[in-house]
Amino acid sequence: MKYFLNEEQEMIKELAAKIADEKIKPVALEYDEKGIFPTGIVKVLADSDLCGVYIEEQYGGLGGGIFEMSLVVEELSRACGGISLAFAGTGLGTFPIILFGNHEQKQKYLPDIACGKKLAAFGLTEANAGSDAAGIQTTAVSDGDEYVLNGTKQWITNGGEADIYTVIACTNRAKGARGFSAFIVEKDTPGFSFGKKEDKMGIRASVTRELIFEDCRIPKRNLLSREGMGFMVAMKTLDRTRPGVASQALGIAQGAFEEALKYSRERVQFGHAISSFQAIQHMLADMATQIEAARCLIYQTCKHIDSGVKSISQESAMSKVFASDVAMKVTTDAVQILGGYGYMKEYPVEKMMRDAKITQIYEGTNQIQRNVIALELIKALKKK
Ligand code: COS
Repeated sequence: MKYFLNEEQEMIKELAAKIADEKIKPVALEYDEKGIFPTGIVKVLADSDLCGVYIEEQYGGLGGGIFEMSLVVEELSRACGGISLAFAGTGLGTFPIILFGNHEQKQKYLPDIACGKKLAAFGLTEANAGSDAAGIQTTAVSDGDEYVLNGTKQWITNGGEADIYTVIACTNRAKGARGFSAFIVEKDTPGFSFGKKEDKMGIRASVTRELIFEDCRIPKRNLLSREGMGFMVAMKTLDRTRPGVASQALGIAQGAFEEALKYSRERVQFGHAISSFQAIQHMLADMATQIEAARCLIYQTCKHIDSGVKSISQESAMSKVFASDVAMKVTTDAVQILGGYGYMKEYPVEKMMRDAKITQIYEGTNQIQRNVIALELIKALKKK
């Protein structure tokens, strides 16, 4: 399918694909097994100028948007859905600054992210605040020209590896959704530490840790937007980054499909390549169709977001739900096509199936996405 990417987008996609094939594919299984964080791959991305594709030129980036970020995530995830997260998780941690940071904050933090010197992370989730994002217990108490943070964030992608954290904390519980605020916290701030590295089912080359705040003092200049805007910062960020998760899912699905197609041409049973059997052909046809449908939805959503329109919750949620469900189905079918070999860790599709699962869960479960879509549908009907 032709997607009418502009010259720069074509270049970004090709460059990311080359890095995926040449640098990521050869190490993906080893990094997964040993849980190795891809510091070297981040350096390759940085040397290729890809780390800042979604950051304004003024702050050292290439001046693209969600679309450019998603193209990179898709291609990297085709080779490894875990390794791609060092980049994608940084995007999630950076977008609150891009969307809500003032000039000083952008000038201080974005150039180091754009050149790949520093990674970022987003701290919203807590033990009792997952789908119910407003259940956050971490507090930020104003004290002179500082805020004092106390609490623990859970399952934070890039936790411990990132230098820059955007964190949502409660500043006034009585105010409900208006009682949260967003902050930038630097890694070496006293009172800020990390929990153990989580042992995960998939995306094992990505690091996931707790962020622990114990009387952690941060300057008031690190407040993003205004006090009370933290919930909106989180929601508006997630509206824009969910297509990134969708792209991760799309890349994983594409990677699994390519493995299954290749295998079906090589594997001979009953005297014929299994690709000659209609049962396999129909599975491959469905996989390819679902992948292309996901790609259409994601690309269109990204273009819509980058055009600057405000109400993008619905299509953002749709692309995340659809692509992640496709990834789960396609990777499961890829394992099926490879049969016994597909179930073995020696072949890549077993890992892809494990990696796909998280895309149905994080940045808002698919159940939450369906709630968001349904609410938007009903809201639109009421307006008529
Ligand atoms: N954009 C802007 N504002 C939004 C918004 C959005 N997408 N979604 C909600 N809001 C606003 C509402 O308009 C409301 O504002 P007012 O108080 O001015 O009316 C406020 O935020 C509270 O909204 P709501 O009552 O809908 O909040 P809920 O607590 O019911 O939660 C969901 C809404 C479920 C959508 C939210 O909790 C959510 O997204 N959960 C998933 C979180 C998530 O993705 N977690 C994964 C971890 S992050 S990696």
